[in-house]
Amino acid sequence: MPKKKKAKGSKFAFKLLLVGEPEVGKTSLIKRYVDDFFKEGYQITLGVDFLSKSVNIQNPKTGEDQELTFQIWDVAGQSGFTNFRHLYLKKAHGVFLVFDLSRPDMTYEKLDRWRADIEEQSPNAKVIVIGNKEDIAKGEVPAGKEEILDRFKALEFFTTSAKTGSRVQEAFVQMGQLILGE
Ligand SMILES: Nc1nc2c(ncn2[C@@H]2O[C@H](COP(=O)(O)OP(=O)(O)OP(=O)(O)O)[C@@H](O)[C@H]2O)c(=O)[nH]1
Ligand SMILES: [Mg+2]
Repeated sequence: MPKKKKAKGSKFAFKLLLVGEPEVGKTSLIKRYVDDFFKEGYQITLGVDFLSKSVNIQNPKTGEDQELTFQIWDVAGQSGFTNFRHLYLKKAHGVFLVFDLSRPDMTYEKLDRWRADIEEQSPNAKVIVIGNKEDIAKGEVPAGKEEILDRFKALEFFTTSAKTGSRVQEAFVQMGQLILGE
């Protein structure tokens, strides 16, 4: 595999994490974003995986494009890893709280725990909530946008599909802008 090069002149590296219950699609969202690729079939993440991506994002403060590197942490949802995984949140710039729109009852409320861990480890991290698997969503989202933002002290809420690619890019770009705009 070719080595991923750091963007030339890239001064900023932002640590981003995706967290949430097993099989909500965290790994799939990252693959879609980094490699524009989707694979059917579940391959469990063990512990944590890392990927990095160099991007150009418009800095909302200057209006100019900014080169930066996202260091993306893909944190396992499986409960065998719960003892220490909250420590991954240390020094996070941004966290995506991911639930599954096709199983909201099993994946949405569980995000409270993650939100509490963020508060403890990286209280200044920007938080975006993602309802993934929009392509097979059943019915409504579990709450209105305002309620979701309020509950998780989040700055944005996106419904996405790693499968079709819908709004995946937007969610990451928005995260970069929230961090840059601080
Ligand atoms: N239809 C549909 N399926 C998806 C989508 N995203 C992920 N999947 C499928 O859902 C399953 C779980 O996806 P993963 O990305 O492995 O889930 P994960 O959150 O990384 O799971 P853990 O590593 O156990 O925490 C796989 O079979 C994916 O193909 C989506 O947007 N739409
Ligand atoms: Mg995974």
